[in-house]
Amino acid sequence: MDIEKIDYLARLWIMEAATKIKQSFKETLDIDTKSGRNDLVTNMDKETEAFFVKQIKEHFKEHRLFGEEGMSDEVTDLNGVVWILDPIDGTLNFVEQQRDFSISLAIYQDGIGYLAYIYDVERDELYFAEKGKGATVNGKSIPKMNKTMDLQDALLIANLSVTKKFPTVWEAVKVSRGLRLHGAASLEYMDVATGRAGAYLSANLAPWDIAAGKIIVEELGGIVTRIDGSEINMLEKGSSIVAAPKIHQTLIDNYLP
Ligand code: 2AM
Ligand code: CA
Repeated sequence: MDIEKIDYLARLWIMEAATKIKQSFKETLDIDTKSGRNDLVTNMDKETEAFFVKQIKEHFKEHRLFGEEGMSDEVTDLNGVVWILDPIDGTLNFVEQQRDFSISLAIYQDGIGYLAYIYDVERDELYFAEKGKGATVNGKSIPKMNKTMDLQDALLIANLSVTKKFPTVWEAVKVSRGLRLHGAASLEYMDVATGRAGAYLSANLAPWDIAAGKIIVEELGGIVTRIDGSEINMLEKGSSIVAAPKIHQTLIDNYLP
């Protein structure tokens, strides 16, 4: 694949989509619920995904798009080049707060993640990684993650669904420096990537919530697995734990089933 061309266009499209999302702050959103009253989708989620589908079809005929709103191909394997997109990660925040949401995009080839973009629209921060070349935020290199950071020296990110399913997570929270949560998986991943938090645990995330975050975190030396420590299959929904290496081990060994 032509990484340079993909990278150039991906950045262009993300910025164009973000501009439209910001303009929508002034307009009335069209909001629907999905699996429940707090699982929302807006016209901006759909329009953003439709924009990427159109652009990718036009510029990369062979590539497929695997997106949250299901506007493109039905993806049941990761053969060839697949763009994994969450047009708005943190839709509830987008609707309620107009902050703490992102456009999350990853480009995989034959199941391997090569490029990752997480654009925190309100903070105007573009996190980026290319496999084997490190990670940046707004072009500035992000230092590798701290290999020796312990649970007691770190903030922990977890949501109520994970503490309900795995109550022992509360014990880990008590040992840690405290609990934090944005409500947008991609941005929780970036907190861990940058050392602002030591770990993030979630009971149920979709591939588009974590595809880009996983590439960025792994590029910086962090660990991403299911909560039982197993590898993540990027076609399936499931639990996720992302953490600095020592904290990942501590959580798996002492605080998770
Ligand atoms: P979304 O905003 O794209 O829906 C909130 O804790 C995080 O979990 C967000 O990243 C949100 O993504 C994701 N999320 C919310 N509901 C979900 C669901 N039913 N399945 C998977 N992920 C979900
Ligand atoms: Ca979404």
